[in-house]
Amino acid sequence: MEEKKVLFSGMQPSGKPTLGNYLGAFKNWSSLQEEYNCIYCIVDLHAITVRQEPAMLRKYTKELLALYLATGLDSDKNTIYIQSNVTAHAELSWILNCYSYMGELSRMTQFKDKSQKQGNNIPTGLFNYPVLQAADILLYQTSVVPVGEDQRQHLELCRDIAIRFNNIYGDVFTVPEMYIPKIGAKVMGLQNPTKKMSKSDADNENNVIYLLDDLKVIYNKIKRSVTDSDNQIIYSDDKPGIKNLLNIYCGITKKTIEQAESDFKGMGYGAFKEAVAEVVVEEIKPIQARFNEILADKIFLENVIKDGAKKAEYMANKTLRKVKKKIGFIS
Ligand code: ATP
Ligand code: LTN
Repeated sequence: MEEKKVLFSGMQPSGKPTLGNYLGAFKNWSSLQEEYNCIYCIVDLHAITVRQEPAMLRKYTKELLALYLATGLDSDKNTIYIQSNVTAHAELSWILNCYSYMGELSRMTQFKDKSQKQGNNIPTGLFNYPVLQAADILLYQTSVVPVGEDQRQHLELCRDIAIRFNNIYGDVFTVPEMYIPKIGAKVMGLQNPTKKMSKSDADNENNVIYLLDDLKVIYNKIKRSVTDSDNQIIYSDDKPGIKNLLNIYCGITKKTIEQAESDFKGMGYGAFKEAVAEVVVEEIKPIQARFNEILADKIFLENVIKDGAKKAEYMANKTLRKVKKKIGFIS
């Protein structure tokens, strides 16, 4: 039997996961687990590129793990683990820092956005963030990386680093392809639909749908979302609020935008928002129920963490040994 290709993705335990994380990541992750050898990481080393409170980091890490499982990932079929439990990530990241350039890292828009919020003391980790991300991916000889649109630039950089390294030392790394969903890859804020919905954006609670929000709160946030005044349900860049709601609706129902536009033809914004709110709530309801069950099962979670780290470590160390040998390190 032909071996399955490796798929790798990760999410930061940097806050409460959002509907953006769900549509850009989780929903696709669970649908890919049969086709690929999937590795899903909780990237806590990335989370500390901005300051985290230790008790909150622990809480968000456990919750994120329970959410990985509650959204449908099977811990027997996939490798699910915590990044800081596998030391190879930090090691390869250092090595790849020596093969990446100040210029290319300075061009990363995520760095530009996030460093603006840091005042005068910008952590170096924030600058090197994409290199650690490249190490995550390359350690597992990954073929496919499913991510939201915001990660396109980081993925391109990862490919460049892999190709550069391979050109010097021979075929060490698999050069990965990105997989970005057609719909739902960029969920925008409900109050500011020109900016990405983000879990670390705590400025306005009504802008963000958290997956673990009370269902009534979710419903009301959608009902109160910003639209425009011409009462036409059309997918257009001139109507960012409506465009975002149509994207959310189609991301969940898997309908095409054309289908949705025709379903809602002639309907007022009030009724449209109610329809969107309903599909969102129906989708999230069973996830929350499973999440609560899983989070309560401490022993199960501990076992998932332990087994995941063991499986990941084995694969990662294989690549790391090869890299060290190629470079000229003595073991
Ligand atoms: P932070 O705000 O801490 O940077 P984040 O929620 O933006 O976090 P991650 O946890 O790093 O992002 O992202 C995990 C996955 O969720 C990535 O694949 C990312 O592309 C996807 N994602 C994040 N926000 C959105 C969004 N608004 N729409 C679609 N996908 C998203
Ligand atoms: N930077 C990513 C999270 C991430 C990731 C990865 C995604 C870290 N390492 C490896 C895919 C593959 C983000 O989504 N903000």
